[in-house]
Amino acid sequence: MVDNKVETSASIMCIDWLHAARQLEVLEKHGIDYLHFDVIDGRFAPDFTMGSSIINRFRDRSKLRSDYHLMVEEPNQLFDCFQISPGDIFTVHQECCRNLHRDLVTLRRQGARVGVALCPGTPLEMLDYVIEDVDVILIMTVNPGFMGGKLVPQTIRKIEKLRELISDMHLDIKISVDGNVNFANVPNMVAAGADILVGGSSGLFRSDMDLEDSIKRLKDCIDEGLQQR
Ligand code: S6P
Ligand code: MG
Repeated sequence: MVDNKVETSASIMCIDWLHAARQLEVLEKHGIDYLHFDVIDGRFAPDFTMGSSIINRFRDRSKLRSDYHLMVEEPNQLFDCFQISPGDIFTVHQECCRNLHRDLVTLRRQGARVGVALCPGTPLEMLDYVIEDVDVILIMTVNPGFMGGKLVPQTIRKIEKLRELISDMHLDIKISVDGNVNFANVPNMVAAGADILVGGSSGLFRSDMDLEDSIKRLKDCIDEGLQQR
């Protein structure tokens, strides 16, 4: 079911680390819905990001729900490191799990809203036989790893196709979109069917704008996309 609410999730790896406490307050005050925590192991995706000790400090300082995005091989080894509260999303990559269905069932038991992420080159068909057991599908619109990547354009078509699939199967699944969520791309992502947008260095934590202003602009771009639905 497509509803007309599009939620926003702030990618903490892109925050201004030297002013993080102030930026957290701004995110809350201006209606951001989630804190998006990218965990990268340097194997499935290059570079390293944050571990649970840093992430838990952010959780302690914020009322926002957590949106975990694990870009690590065999993520089930880390499930117990993270706190899960009602409403939190916990997403693992289809490409990383040797037994995806078992991992999803485990996460649901731990109380998470369960998410599966797909890299740009991974077809939607890889969700066959697990789609009934997920709450969120995260479409990566850049390849995982670094901030500042450029949109892989065919992923917009993928969002559209996924929206149709969810609707044809009468499922209640949110589509999350992550990567180069900027002012130019947001209307197209929303028109294609995105329910949750992950804002990073190109759409939220920009060096040329105050965070308050980028949030406002992002929301205007969401409205523009909703009008095209
Ligand atoms: C990328 C990660 C993302 C980024 C975010 C960066 O591997 O999953 O969550 O942090 O997409 O945003 P931007 O605007 O720099 O692409
Ligand atoms: Mg992410």
